[in-house]
Amino acid sequence: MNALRSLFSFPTKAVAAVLATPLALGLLSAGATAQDVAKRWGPTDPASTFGEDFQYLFWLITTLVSVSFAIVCVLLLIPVLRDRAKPGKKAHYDHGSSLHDKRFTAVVSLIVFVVLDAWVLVVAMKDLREGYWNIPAPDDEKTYKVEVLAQQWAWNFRATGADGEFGTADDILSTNTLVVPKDRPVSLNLTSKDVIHAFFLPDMRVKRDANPGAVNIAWFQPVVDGEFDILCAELCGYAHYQMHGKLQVLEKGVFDEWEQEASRLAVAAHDAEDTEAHWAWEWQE
Ligand SMILES: [Cu+2]
Repeated sequence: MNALRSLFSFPTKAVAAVLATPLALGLLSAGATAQDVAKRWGPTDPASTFGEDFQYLFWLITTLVSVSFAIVCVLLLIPVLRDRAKPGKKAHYDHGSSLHDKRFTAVVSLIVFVVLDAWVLVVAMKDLREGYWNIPAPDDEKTYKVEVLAQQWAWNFRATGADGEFGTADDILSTNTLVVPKDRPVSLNLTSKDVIHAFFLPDMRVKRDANPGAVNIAWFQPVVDGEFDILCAELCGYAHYQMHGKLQVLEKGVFDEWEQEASRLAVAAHDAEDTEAHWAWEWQE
């Protein structure tokens, strides 16, 4: 009975809890390669120019945090197992306040803050500078401009159409579906009618808030054609989950044809009286 009780005693439980996580993951991934596991449990393949860099940052942080977690677990387990009460031996309690302990803590903290955090910070700043903040030049003809108006609970999109001007009859309007060209920078102006929303294109690695009363800027350049998710990443009310749209990335020729046709249809359907539909604003750089 005593043996049974000791089997479920505190240190054994702690060991079981710490081992259960990697063990469960190990069982789940039995027979699978690390790549299979990353594909199943990790983020989707990046589909924009800066996507690969952000992916690297994601795995760098995940690796550093996992390794640190494993080291901390081992450091916790050593005293738990070594200093516990055993037959004929009392448990040893330690406050960790000796000079040796303080030095050890200081060195470990220094390694974490200076080496790991600095490493992540340098890579993150490079990604921000060269990717997220590297907004294409406003006068670049290749740039495809889109105004995004969020509302509870839908995404409204407006592209300029053939004339390159917002607020004209040939503006291409859509709700919850955004069509963009592949291999061209897509520049976004985002705002909201009501509450704060967040425009999120997980495959493009783009997320930016849409705030009422302000215009925010974001951009991306798709390198893969196909259909991708548009999500709202800000809890914006009870139907937040319904703010789910589709991003369609088309090859150059297909896109040009689509744009011409959509522009033509927009002109045909234009209703000067319908002031609700005329929500364009002056493009913000
Ligand atoms: Cu929302």
